[in-house]
Amino acid sequence: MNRLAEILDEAALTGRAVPRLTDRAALDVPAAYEVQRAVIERRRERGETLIGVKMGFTSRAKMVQMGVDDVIWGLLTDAMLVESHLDTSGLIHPRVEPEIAFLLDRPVRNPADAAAAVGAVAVGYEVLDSRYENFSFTLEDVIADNASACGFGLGPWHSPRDVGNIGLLLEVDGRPVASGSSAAILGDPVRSLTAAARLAHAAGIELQPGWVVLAGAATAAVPLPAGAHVRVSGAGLGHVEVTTR
Ligand code: OOG
Repeated sequence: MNRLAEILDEAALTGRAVPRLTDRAALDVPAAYEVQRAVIERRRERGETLIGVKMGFTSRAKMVQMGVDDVIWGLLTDAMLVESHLDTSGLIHPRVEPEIAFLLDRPVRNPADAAAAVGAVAVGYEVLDSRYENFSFTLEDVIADNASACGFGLGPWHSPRDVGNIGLLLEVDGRPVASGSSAAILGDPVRSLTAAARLAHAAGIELQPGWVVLAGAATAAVPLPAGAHVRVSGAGLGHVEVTTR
């Protein structure tokens, strides 16, 4: 597991894509999550701290785009939080997608309590950068690769509210490039939060107060070029912007 984690970690650090792990190793889903944990362990050894989790493939649009059909999760560290600028020069082939984010204000000990633990909601975006050549992978590969997590940004936090049908718009350089409803996220992003709590529980990880849960994209992801201005807005939730170089 450690050797496989090292391959993915090195790919992220050097910005050089690697062949799929499943081309060289037999990985099932539990083993793939072990690799993911080892990837995160390497980041923690470099001083990064866990600040949340992300869900993947929670919408049809993403399942179809990437050719996989199961909900997965990945872990978010403080180093992934993007402020107003993102340097893409060290990245492989970044993509961006709009997201709904939850902020937890108490620990989630039981998946049934997840919705009640939400302290705030926001619109956000996720930057994906698969460490695999051609952004192509099996379910096990993408799990091992921490669900392609690379970075994320958040709009202003709002008091908890129904986010079951929020219009989401992603603009690049003033042009709308993706739009959808948060209803595309498992029918309601709160289901994604509950799924995150279930996966966390099964993995022996407790979702912590102050952690962010990204519920997954409502649209397909779009390429994120250098020198771009990206704006993601959510009806009633304001917007978040990032400039890349
Ligand atoms: C994997 C991550 C998928 C989502 O929102 O569905 C994901 C990928 O597409 O590279 O984060």
